[in-house]
Amino acid sequence: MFPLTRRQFGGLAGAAAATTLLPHQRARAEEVLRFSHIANEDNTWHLGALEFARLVEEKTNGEVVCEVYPNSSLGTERETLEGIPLGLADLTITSDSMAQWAPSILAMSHCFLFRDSDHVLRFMESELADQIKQEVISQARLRPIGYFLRGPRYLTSKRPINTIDDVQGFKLRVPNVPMFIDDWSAIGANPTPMAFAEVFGAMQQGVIDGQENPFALIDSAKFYEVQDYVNLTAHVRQAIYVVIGDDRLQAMRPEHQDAVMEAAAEMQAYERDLFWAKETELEEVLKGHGMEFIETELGPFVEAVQNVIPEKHPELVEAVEAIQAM
Ligand code: CS2
Repeated sequence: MFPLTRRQFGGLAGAAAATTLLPHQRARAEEVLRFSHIANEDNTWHLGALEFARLVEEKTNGEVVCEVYPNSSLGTERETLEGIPLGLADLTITSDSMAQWAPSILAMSHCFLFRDSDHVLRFMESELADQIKQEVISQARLRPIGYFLRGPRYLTSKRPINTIDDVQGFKLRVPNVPMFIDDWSAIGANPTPMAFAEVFGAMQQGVIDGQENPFALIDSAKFYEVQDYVNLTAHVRQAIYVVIGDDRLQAMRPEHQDAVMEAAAEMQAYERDLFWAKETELEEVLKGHGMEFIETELGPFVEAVQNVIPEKHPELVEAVEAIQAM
């Protein structure tokens, strides 16, 4: 479905962008893990991934090492997900993009479902999240080993979005996730799935009118160079998993598996502190880059997505109700 080329996996671009290992590190290593993600070097995801690499090497005395490939340099999110079973990558940062294997993960992506970060965190530690995790492990053969909390997703644009009328027919890039398409279609926009790596260029060329993401990615991907407004929609609140190919993990020596799990837990705590420090300053940072913030009137948006779950995803009614009650 997605032909994997050498360029996408470990080609020149990837090798140049990765935190390449020194020859003595590679020589001593029994295992070289490849950690691929879509954010750039300034993003806390990348700093978390680097910390994981440092910890795993330290905990295994260099027997397990990890190369980190930011910026989709080893492949887009989807290419990486499909490349993991083929041994082309080992770890990545992902969530609802795994819906093709584990459909229940889509519940996490419904607009206006989570009220705030505490609600997201309560869900991430719940039995329901454990069930979703089990589905991911058994169906996608990917094992979530930690997660990063994210800021709310906001719609960015070149003209202000004050009301729902302003978004009718708006060409909106969304991740390739059915819930985003269904919710934004119900709102009246024209959602177009696209890989994250292509979003900047598509906005620059006017192929799309805008995109939606948390402050952190709007900033690190420099979307402020091609977008003028952050519309305060906060329509999706989520966390995102760090996953490792489960077959790869199970094939490792037990003490190496333990080191991976410990390093992941420490990475999660490390990234969380960085995330909060950064998140509190990002609004000012984006304003400093010239973005204007708009208080979009949200009532009609909330109203518009009310029937999406019963009509398009009846299988998720129970999960969504359980999340609302958390
Ligand atoms: C990112 C992804 O591509 C994007 O816009 O924000 O992390 C997105 O959330 C993915 O769907 C996660 O699986």
